[in-house]
Amino acid sequence: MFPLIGKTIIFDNFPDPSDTWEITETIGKGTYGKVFKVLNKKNGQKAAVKILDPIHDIDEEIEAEYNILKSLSDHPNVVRFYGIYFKKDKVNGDKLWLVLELCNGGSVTDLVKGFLKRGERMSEPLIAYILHEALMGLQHLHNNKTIHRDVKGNNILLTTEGGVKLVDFGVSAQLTSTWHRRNTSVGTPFWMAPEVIACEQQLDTTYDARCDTWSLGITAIELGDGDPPLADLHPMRALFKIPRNPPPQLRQPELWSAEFNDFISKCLTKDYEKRPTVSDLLQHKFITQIEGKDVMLQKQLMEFIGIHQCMGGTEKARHERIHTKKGNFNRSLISNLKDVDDLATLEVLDENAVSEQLEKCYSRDQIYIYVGDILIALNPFQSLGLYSTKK
Ligand code: 4QG
Repeated sequence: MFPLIGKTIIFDNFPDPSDTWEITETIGKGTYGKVFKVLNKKNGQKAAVKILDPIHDIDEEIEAEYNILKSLSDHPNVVRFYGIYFKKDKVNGDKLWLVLELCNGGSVTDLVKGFLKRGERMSEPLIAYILHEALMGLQHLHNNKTIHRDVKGNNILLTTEGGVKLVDFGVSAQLTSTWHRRNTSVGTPFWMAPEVIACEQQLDTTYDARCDTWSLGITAIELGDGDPPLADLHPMRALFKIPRNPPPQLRQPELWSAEFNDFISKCLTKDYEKRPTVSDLLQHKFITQIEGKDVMLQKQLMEFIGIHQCMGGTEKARHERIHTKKGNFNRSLISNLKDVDDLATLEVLDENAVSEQLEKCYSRDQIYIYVGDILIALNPFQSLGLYSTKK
């Protein structure tokens, strides 16, 4: 009741977008949720609009995104915020419009995929330039007590001027009012830090801004290899593996410089208390190599963006973000696993695969499952109406 009343009052005060902005095309075919290209009817300015649904989207995510854009978007490496609007719509439901800077160069994920498609790699100085700019944006967030929590190539966008911008603060945490959300596990599985994943299963763990350092390390691997480590696994299995595996590396470390390998290994320190902060990383040799070359690299980046745009986009793999509260293991991911009624028939047969299947059976109240000839019975801790006391 109360949130609805509150929202109606607040949102009603925002102007209607239709007087100013007109949608011209869809951006990224759903990669970023509902994001469109818009045109300012009054002055011809182009922008992007992210459309939020105040009824169906998560309240805290709308609030986080709006607050962060409002207070922190005045930085060269954060997407610029142009305004918030409220569009009344009786048929499809009222919507919030966040009008943002248009990043016409696409994401750095698209850029690296374009390189690999042509049988080329991105040069290390170019990777260092992109990572330097992303680090500057993250440092600005961290200095202002904000953790991004969903750092990945798809959330690092490029402008046609060779600018590098962080986007998507829907799951970011700010020390003001919502800091308690550090007790929740959010992010996109392949990029998530081990301590963030652990937060979902153990009640006594927490994390700090250095989870963004880990995700940036995974993004560094993505810029080299085109994909994050474990990308061929089901996201649920990746969540099991990340805390158990040694820190990941580039697919072929010998193809890259000692500095790049060292930068990645520093980012991917499993114990976050020993992991560097983004300010520490700005002093790393791999990043400082660009000093004095930034204007040249920015120009180079602009050229590559132009080339890739002419070649046309690549098909986009959507990696879904997850959001779970402590002790509430993500059901939607589990239900995406293939069902088996005999564990011996699993395509991959290891401890993780078996425990994932058992968890899934348990979650749908299926208490019996075979392993070959052996029947396993899970204790459902409740009556499932399978048996009665009658003879
Ligand atoms: C945004 C423009 C790709 C996305 C969020 C702003 C998510 C773009 C964009 O996306 N500009 C992306 C063009 C944005 C392309 C802003 C392209 C905020 N040409 O592929 Cl959360």
